[in-house]
Amino acid sequence: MHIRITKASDIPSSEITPKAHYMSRRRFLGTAAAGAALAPLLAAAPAGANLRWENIVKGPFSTDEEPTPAEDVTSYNNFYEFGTGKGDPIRNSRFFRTKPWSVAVEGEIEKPGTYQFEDLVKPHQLEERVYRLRCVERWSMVVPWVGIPLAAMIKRFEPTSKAKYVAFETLHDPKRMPGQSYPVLDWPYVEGLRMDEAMNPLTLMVVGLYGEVLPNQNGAPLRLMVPWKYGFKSIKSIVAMRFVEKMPPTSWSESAPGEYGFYANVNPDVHHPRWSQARERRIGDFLKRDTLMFNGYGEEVAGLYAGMDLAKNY
Ligand SMILES: Nc1nc2c(c(=O)[nH]1)N[C@H]1C(S)=C(S)[C@@H](COP(=O)(O)O)O[C@H]1N2
Ligand SMILES: [Mo]
Repeated sequence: MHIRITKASDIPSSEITPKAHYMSRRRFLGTAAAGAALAPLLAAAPAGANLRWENIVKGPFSTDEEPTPAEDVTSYNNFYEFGTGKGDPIRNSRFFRTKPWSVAVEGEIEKPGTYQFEDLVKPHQLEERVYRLRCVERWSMVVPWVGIPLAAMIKRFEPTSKAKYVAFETLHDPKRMPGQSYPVLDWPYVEGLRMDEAMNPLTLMVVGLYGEVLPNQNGAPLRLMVPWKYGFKSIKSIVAMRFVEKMPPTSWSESAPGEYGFYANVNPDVHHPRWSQARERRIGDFLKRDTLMFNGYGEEVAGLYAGMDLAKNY
């Protein structure tokens, strides 16, 4: 495993490896390693790989843009718990076991407790939604996610009037997540949403993509998807949700407060201090395209920020 030790604030400065180079390098490595590695690869097929969710209904808000090929969505990832390279998560998460899985739900709610995955995610609630994902590093994808609206999950916990924010936490277990042996971030990875953002009908708790059970590298067994915010808000492999009164800390704003804020709404007019956010490269495209305000979801979410200065609340 190759993990560069870098100051967290330095990491996103590297421009994306052009996809063509990346893919051909990966194919080359794949061919070279295939003979020697075939037997262990077969033995190591992760439990649950390629299992499909049944009877998923099409949910609202889907884009009709062409989805990014599944091969790219599952091999070009950011998941620092499994390494900081885009190709690290697929390799280093192969043995990650996500069964059993439970989520601690705490704070300003009437129904706190430790919920098993199977209790939190009822198959009849599952929807497919094709959403854009836009990373702060200026690449983007279109993904058919499978999940349930976060609002439906939260209602069961009966939040009190003191619940103003939800804080999310990723599993912290360096034995299972080898990237956590390196101090690239202050583990565990944490994220947060304002309550109205969490309850917005666009916000999805994701358990799959392309109809299949979520691959480990994409945040198995459950991860957030907040399509109008930069990708880092969509925290993976969630083990805790805490309902709180005050704005909770978030990993990237703690590690580089001048570069990343709590809101992290996709905004072509508010630049990262070291690069413009006006354009982006859709994985698979050669040319860049204009980035859309709120990643194109303004009709649904602009009202959440009425009257706020988005240059200050970045
Ligand atoms: N726990 C955790 N969640 C995470 C990350 C991470 O490193 N750790 N990376 C984030 C970033 S920067 C992005 S762009 C998206 C990438 O999601 P994908 O790999 O499914 O495309 O996951 C986000 N969620
Ligand atoms: Mo990202």
